[in-house]
Amino acid sequence: MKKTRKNLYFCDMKRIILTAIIALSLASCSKAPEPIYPVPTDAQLEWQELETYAFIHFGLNTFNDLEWGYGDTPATTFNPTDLDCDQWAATLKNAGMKGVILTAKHHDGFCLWPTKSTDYNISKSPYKNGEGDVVKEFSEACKIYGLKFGIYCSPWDRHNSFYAFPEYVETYHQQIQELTNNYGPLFEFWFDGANGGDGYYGGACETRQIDHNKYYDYQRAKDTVLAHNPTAMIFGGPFQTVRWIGNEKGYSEPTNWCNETENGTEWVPAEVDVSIRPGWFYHENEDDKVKTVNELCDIYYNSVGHNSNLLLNFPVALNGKIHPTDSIRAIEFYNTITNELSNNKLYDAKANADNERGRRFSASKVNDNNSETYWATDDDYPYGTISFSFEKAVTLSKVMIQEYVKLGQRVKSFYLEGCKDGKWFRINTFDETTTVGYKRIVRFNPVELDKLVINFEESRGPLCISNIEAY
Ligand code: FUL
Repeated sequence: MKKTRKNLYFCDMKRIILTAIIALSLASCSKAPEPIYPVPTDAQLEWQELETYAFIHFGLNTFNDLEWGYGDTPATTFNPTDLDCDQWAATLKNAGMKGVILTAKHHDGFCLWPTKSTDYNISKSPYKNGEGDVVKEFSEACKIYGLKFGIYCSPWDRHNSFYAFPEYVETYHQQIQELTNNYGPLFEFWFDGANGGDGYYGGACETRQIDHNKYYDYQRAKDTVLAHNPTAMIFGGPFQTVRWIGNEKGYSEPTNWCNETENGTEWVPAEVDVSIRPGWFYHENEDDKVKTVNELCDIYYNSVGHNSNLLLNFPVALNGKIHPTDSIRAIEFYNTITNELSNNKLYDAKANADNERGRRFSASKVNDNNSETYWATDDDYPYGTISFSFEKAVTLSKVMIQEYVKLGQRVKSFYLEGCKDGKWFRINTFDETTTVGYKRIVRFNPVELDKLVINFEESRGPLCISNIEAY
């Protein structure tokens, strides 16, 4: 080609366009932020996504009006007249529970399955003339209803004469073996923290203490659980993968790091366990003390809304069914929460941010209905402001935020602002606005807005926000 002025002009234009294309694609392909450790395993993430699941407390305590049987109650007292595991599973399913953990053995030592490890089990009860197996019946019902199944098998055993001696440790491991081998897949195995104290212990009737971190051989217990159920979470003990929140009242503190503290080195997300009644086991005199829908909703916002999973307990009554008051209350609770969080006003709002790490990490990723995409800021930008504009004013009373926790938990504090008719104001929330994590929900008095702004003030690194919703 001849070097004419015209040709030179076209060459320049070509170069400019090419450079622009490369620059644009570089911007949209900018590198994802580096992870900030610790980060969750895939199994932990899957577990966090369950959010709400149930506990079932049922056993000899139920028939003897006890919470912590001493270990001397006869196995023959276990006598449900109309045991219906299908009813439990159906109730839990209708209450929005994603799974359930069954107390296969509580501290009194009585086993709800025909274990070979001890005679103190269901086969010595009148239930189905000693042919019953509640763990089997319930795990099968859970499969039918699509509920994940987990097991609680108390390390402390107030019945066993060898408790606190090496012999009992073998018995306990046999129980774990049977439970993890025969009734899975399990999504969680619960090692209760209540350990040692007074008990029947085969008639010795004394107090026995153990060092629970050493005595039970938790390493072996964990290996057994995982050998058969590789994705199961371990609750409690020195090798836990999920942790107790520290109370049984149904809340976690608003500042809640999955790594326990801001600088924690292990990813161990929190679980909030609480009973729908005052007790864990059924007591007739608590029939009028079932938590109200308001109390249950408050528990939800203070657990799931505080970056924790909610483990809500249902005691099974003497007849072998969940009491109608509890079932109805739980279903009303689920319907109320579903309703409160169903009309996301941000789904078609335009999102803008003061900093974006290129197009791939633009603000629009927080409301694209895809949990795998996220808005991220530049490496030197560990904060950021995102705003949502509404075509018509909306009334809001809740905001939900989720971090892309695969890259670690980051946000330390944020606050909300609103704009109506050109006037800006800060939104005073009932819930504190500190950490976010997998999920954070904040509530406030209904407020009318043309614009919503979330200011992330402090973060452990560039922001990675995968989802924001408002109702
Ligand atoms: C506690 C136990 O002592 C209670 O009885 C109940 O099982 C609760 C879930 O855990 O530590």
